[in-house]
Amino acid sequence: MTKIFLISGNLKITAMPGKHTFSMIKPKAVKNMHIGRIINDILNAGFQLRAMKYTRLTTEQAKKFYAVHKERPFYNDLVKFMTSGPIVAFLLEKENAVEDFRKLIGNTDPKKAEKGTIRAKYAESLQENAIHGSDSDDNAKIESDFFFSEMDKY
Ligand code: 3AN
Repeated sequence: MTKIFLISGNLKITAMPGKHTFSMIKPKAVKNMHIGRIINDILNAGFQLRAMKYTRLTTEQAKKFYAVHKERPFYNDLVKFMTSGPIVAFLLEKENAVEDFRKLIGNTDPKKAEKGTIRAKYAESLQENAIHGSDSDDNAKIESDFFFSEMDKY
């Protein structure tokens, strides 16, 4: 998101990284009882919880959340997987949140994820890759608004 700042009377347009990101622990990692360990890793990495929800997506919600992938061959399987059990959704806060969180979770494919990352530690496969993390500030806002109302945010 481009932000406009007034610096010493001059109009300066610059892109500042945002402080928020959205994350979701996926059904298989919930089922495998990794919730506590994953939250611990997130907090130890310096993220603060601003909202948290334990819930289960309907097919309609999962389709909407992953609509960007609807032309991809894995879309239907992904929707099926994401509705197969409960998930835990988070709104997180930290400087440079989106980028730092993507580093913390690691590569989409757990086989390629760097040692020590959440996906390397807790994911089973490319699809069942333990955790979601927003890929931009704009998507962090869209995704957290999808799950949380203003009242849910601390
Ligand atoms: P990331 O979650 O790392 O941003 P995306 O946005 O490319 O990755 O993919 C969204 C989700 O779709 C992934 N987290 C994963 O669950 C699933 N996915 C991505 N690529 C594949 C694939 N080739 N086969 C099966 N599932 C996939």
